[in-house]
Formats: sequence, C-alpha cells, structure tokens
Amino acid sequence: MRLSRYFLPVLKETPADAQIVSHQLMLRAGMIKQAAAGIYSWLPLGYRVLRNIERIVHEEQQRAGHIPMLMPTLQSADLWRESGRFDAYGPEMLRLRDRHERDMLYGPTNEELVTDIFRSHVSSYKTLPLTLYHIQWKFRDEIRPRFGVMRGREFLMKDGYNFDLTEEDARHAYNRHLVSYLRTYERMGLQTIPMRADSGPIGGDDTHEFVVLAETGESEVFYDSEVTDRRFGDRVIDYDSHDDCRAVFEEFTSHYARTGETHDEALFHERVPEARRRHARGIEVGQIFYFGTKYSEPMGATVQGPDGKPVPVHMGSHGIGISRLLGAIIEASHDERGIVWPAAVAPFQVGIVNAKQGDPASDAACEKLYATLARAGIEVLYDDRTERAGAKFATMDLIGLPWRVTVGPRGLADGVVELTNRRSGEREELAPSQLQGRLSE
Ligand code: 5CA
Repeated sequence: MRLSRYFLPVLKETPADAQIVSHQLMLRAGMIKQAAAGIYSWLPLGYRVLRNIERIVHEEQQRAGHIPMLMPTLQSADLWRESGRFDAYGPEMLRLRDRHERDMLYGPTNEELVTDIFRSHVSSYKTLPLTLYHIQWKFRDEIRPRFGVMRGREFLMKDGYNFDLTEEDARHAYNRHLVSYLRTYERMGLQTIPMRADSGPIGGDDTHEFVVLAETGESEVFYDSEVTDRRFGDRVIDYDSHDDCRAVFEEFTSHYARTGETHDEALFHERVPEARRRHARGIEVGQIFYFGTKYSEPMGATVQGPDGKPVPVHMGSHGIGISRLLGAIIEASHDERGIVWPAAVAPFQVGIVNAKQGDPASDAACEKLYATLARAGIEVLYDDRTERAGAKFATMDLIGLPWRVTVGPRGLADGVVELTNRRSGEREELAPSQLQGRLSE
C-alpha cells in the first residue's frame, strides 16, 4: 500500500476526551472514529488489525474442533421470554419494535438463538459433542461507555456454545476452551491469566475470566504472583483428550487468582504466602461459562440419550472480546512514541520510508523494494509522501509496524538501506537485495 493513496488520518494532538493510552493512540493513529457514544467506525488501519485478530481467533477455534457460523444481530424477543431473560437482562439490553409492533432486541449475547437452532435440528445424542461459534457484533447499552473500544456499546465478540450429553463432557468442553484461549491470546503476544469470576447475567456455576494485567484495567484482581510465570508455549494438545485438557486447566488454575467479586480474603491469606500476594488491575479479554441445563431445560433443548430417554443437553458459552483486544494489546505494548504491534496482529509488517522523496535514486530504490516485498507476500506500507523524513518516522513510530526500512541517498551511495526494529530500536544496514530474506526469517 502506498501511503499517498491510503486513508490514514493521523492526529497531531492527543484528543482531550481520551483518558487511557490505548484510546489516545487508536485515535491518533487514525484507527477508529467515534460515531456515537460507545459506537465506532473502524478506519482502514484499525480494520486491518481487527481482521487479523479475528483470523487468529477463527484458526484457534477450528483447531479445537469448533464450528463457525453466523447468527444475526437483531433477535426476536420471543426466545428471550422463553428463557426468562427478556425481563431479567435489564436496561443494558437495547429493545426495539418493528413496524408490526413486534418486540425485537439487538443481541447482547446469543444463548437463546443458538439453543433454538439446536432444538430445531438435533434430536439424538449421536450429534454430540457439538460446539458452534460465531464472530458477530453485540450491543449492550452500557451506562458508562468509556476508554474507546474497551467498553463500547457496540462491540465485536467471538461467542461459542457447546452442547454435550453429560456434565462430564461439558466440563471437558470448558477445559478445552480454556486451553484454546490460552493459545489464542499468546499468539497475539498477550499474557492472560484465567481467574475465577462472577457469572453475572449469563449464569451458571463455573466461570473464568481471562485477564491481562494493566493499570488501566477496569477489573480489580487478586492473585498469587506465581501465576504470571505461566506460559502455554508451543506444546501440542489433543483437544479431544479429557486428560490433556484437564492437565492444562489444573496447571493454569491451581494457584489463587480471582476477580474482585469472588475474591475471598481469608482464603487468599490461607493459600498464598504474603510475599506472593498481589492486588492489581486487569482487562478482561474473554470469559468462559459452564451453565449446564440453564437454557436447555426451559427451552426444551433435549436429545434422545443412548437408552432412548430424552435428556436436556449440558451447555456452556465462551466469549472473546475481539474489539476490546485491540485496546488491551496496545495497553500491553506501546512506548512514548506510539504503538508497538506484535507481528501477528500488525496492520502491515514493514513500512518503507523514502527519506528523500523526489531524489531519483531514492525513488527508484523504494519502488523496487516495494514491488519485491509485495510480490513476496509481505504486507508493506510505503510512505511515498513528500514530507520531511522526521515526520515520516514519527508516523511510522505512531502506527507501530514491526519493521521500518529507511531509504535515502547517503545509504544508497554505499549500497545499503537501514532496517529498524520498532520494539528494540535496533538498526542494521544491509543491501536492498538482502532485505526480503531478512524479513522472511
Ligand atoms: N455469552 C457469554 C460468552 S459467549 C458472554 O457474553 N460473555 S461476556 O459477557 O463475558 O462477554 C465476553 C467478552 O466480551 C468479555 O470477556 C469482554 O472481553 C467482551 N466485552 C463484554 N462487554 C464489552 C463491552 N461493553 N465492550 C467491549 N467488549 C466487551
């Protein structure tokens, strides 16, 4: 992409109404524009990152055997009356009426809709286990939308729903989700801690939130400092194996780690030596729930078991805050000059800065590099504007691409360009012909 033909409306000043650094940087880097309180347009750069995060989530969901689909944003109130949540959900639910005076709502979550699909099409235990998921916009009329995409009213969520014959199978689905979430977040360069939490309006008797530690986080958390040493890494897991998934679950949840609502001070003191007790803040980037037959029973989602008798299925639901993740990643990875994207989610892998636009040798070298890298499938943003080099560097630093290539007459006279790593600041000079190989490493 040539920057002269792209749409990257960066801001010089930090917007006064943005309180936390991720919100400030997303606005300054031209990633989002507020459309209404808690509702955002995704400008081209932000949209690229959003799509990258979605892609990772899709890959990891399908690796765990979960099946993608798509349900609508608008739902009929009827199903929510069946489950009893139409009244119970409260003012966070955006209620609408269509021209025939039918009650509708903009879905804050999809347990009812997916349970209705299940009961309409599944009658035998032989279809189980089954986990369906989608990535779709949600609406929650938050009383205080704030911090940009962190607490929006409209936000993008991956929500998945497991259907199992027995409680044991459904507990396995819970553990399997925990494992796949650890992997998903690590691929995005984030360390998350699964913490015992409160189930809120989703309900159920077991739930963990995935928390990224950050001073600006909205959740209050209490944990044993040992939990921050845990890494999932590149271990290979058989997602069908109850034992494999339970082992990871036990390893990652054996230490004390809880959110404020479920924190138990006496237990904390009993379990964790004083030097390891931590009280901090965090960002909730996902949550998993086991709720058994809470929806299947009232909504009649039953299957015929092996003995021919009908039984309500055991369920859970599992959510990842896709749009919130952009904010969380930036909170975890930035410096005073701007965003530092982990390569896996970066909007482009490399930026070319033509330090002297209009100089024939520099222009020709940039064009050639741009074409070579693009042909090799490397996502590259070429700053071909007639701006000062300093301004171009500031823009590249702000938008946080992992690599920057600087091309200028002085280097070219020696046959080299400069490659800079955004995170470490390390620079190296190399021949333009070596660049593609170096970036592909
Ligand atoms: N049905 C369940 C699981 S699919 C559910 O709705 N879970 S949830 O309420 O915990 O939401 C899942 C994730 O969505 C949260 O962990 C959080 O990361 C994200 N999320 C929730 N509310 C908002 C919001 N107002 N703005 C941005 N992200 C949000």
